[in-house]
Amino acid sequence: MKRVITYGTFDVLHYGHINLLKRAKALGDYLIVGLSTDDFNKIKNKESYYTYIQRKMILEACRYVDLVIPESNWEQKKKDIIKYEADIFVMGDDWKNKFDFLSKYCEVIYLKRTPDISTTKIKQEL
Ligand code: C2G
Repeated sequence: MKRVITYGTFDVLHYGHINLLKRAKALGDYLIVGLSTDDFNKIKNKESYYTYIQRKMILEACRYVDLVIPESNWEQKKKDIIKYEADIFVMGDDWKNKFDFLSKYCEVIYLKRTPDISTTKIKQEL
């Protein structure tokens, strides 16, 4: 049972997110998503259109996601990896090398970001 973990805001879920979740899930058998809380979004200087509860509900409807947990700070990843026994930590490569320190606890993989799509772009163009 290979367990994969990833983190993000996943606001206004789009095919770039799905592409990431799909590839992350394909690396193992079980995918945990650390979903940024509304308070943590403020720390990340990110305004999200949907609340945490709404973003959680939408993510839980995604076939690639097995568990959604709250991400409320930058420091929790190590603890989460140990607590949820994650074998692989995955992020889009806009985060390349930013989480290499986690390779002490599990495999760290950065996946290619899907070009030309973002929540900001959607908001601007709608
Ligand atoms: N992503 C992607 N392609 C896009 C947009 C996003 O692959 N076109 C990926 C990002 O690289 C990230 C995930 O989808 O791995 C979630 O994206 P965001 O919600 O923007 O996540 P972010 O705000 O970067 O939060 O502690 C980590 C942070 O919570 C990451």
